[in-house]
Amino acid sequence: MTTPVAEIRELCVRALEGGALDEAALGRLLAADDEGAEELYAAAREQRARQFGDGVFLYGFVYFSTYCRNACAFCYYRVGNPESPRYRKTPDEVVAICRDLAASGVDLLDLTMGEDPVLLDDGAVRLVELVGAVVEATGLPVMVSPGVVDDAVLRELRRRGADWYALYQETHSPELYARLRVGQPFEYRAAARAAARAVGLLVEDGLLTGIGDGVADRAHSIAVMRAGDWQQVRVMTFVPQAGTPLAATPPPADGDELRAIAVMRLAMPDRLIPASLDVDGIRGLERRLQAGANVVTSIVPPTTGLAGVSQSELDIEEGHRTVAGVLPHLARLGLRHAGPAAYAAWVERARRRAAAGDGAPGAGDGRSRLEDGAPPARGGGTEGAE
Ligand code: SAM
Ligand code: MD0
Ligand code: SF4
Repeated sequence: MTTPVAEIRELCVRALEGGALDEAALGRLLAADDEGAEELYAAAREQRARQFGDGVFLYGFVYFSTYCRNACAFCYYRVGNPESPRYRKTPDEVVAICRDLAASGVDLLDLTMGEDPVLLDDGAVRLVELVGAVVEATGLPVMVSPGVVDDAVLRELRRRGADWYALYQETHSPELYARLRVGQPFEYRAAARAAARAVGLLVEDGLLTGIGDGVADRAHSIAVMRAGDWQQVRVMTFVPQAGTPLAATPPPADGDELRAIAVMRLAMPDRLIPASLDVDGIRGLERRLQAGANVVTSIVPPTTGLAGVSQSELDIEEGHRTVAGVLPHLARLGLRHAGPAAYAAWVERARRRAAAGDGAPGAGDGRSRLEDGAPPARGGGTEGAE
């Protein structure tokens, strides 16, 4: 059942006035019909503009090992899938790719891998070394997406200069989770995010849609992620993958993802919310930004042999998933690349607030705009910035 447009309008006004949206209200918003969705997206854009002005951040994505010990039902890289491309880049290769990405102007490097036993062995020493080398070589903020790792590894990653830990629950409904992340305890995954925060890492959580979830599941996920107070939150539409149990599922439309982006923006105004190029490539970018996202993720350099996660090849070799490929789309929407200095300042403020137990750089305190000119935390590697 869809929600009448008048009610959507009313809830959007309430959100923009700083009123609370409980889980039921989040569900009503997620159930907007196409007309209501336009109202929802407009409110989300208004909220983004208040928090971030017209600035958007750009994340480089380096999927440096596609080996994985897990068997997530949705994932191309699940263990035992003979169809997925397997590679493990050497640290030197990763550093070289990251230098090039930094020079192209990205604001952050997202170092992502399957749960590769070779890299996770011996206290994940190879992973930690690789992350340290990238931090030193580029000076850019670094996100690590290694799957579940223990507290000692998280502490080492932070010590070597990592800024972010990304780990998506996919759904916060335990029964659905058990069908998706087969054999991976729900609580264990959730605990890893809390442990990451405890050692001083910024944290991203996220949900997957089009995979058996309903409005109530998504509303619940958004409410749980808001309570988690994570600095970045995301949603991505499931992309069916060859060689997996869900290969024959028809690809879901992205309307539920767009609504979820907008509802997250209203529920968590000052958080970073990605528009991923990994779901529908460059052609899906403007829709996601128009729904209220403020970070473009999954920028992948061509000619490096790197894959995407859910779109392993789409738009990569063509060079569309690059900073240069993204900028014209920002311009068409009246947005601009905020740039590495503004991003480093955001990270620094987020870290200070997290240390003070005070969430992300925040709504309504007059210091949340990017333009307030706080110094970047690290200066290196930003020569290619605008
Ligand atoms: N292996 C690590 C992990 O699972 O946390 C990090 C990489 S994993 C590939 C990153 C995310 O990609 C997953 O958490 C999931 O949300 C997303 N993903 C994987 N397969 C997908 C698919 N077929 N469609 C959409 N998103 C997918
Ligand atoms: C993305 N393919 O941003 C990446 C990935 C992992 N931290 C991110 C899912 O879409
Ligand atoms: Fe492995 Fe991550 Fe894919 Fe799950 S989502 S199979 S943990 S790479």
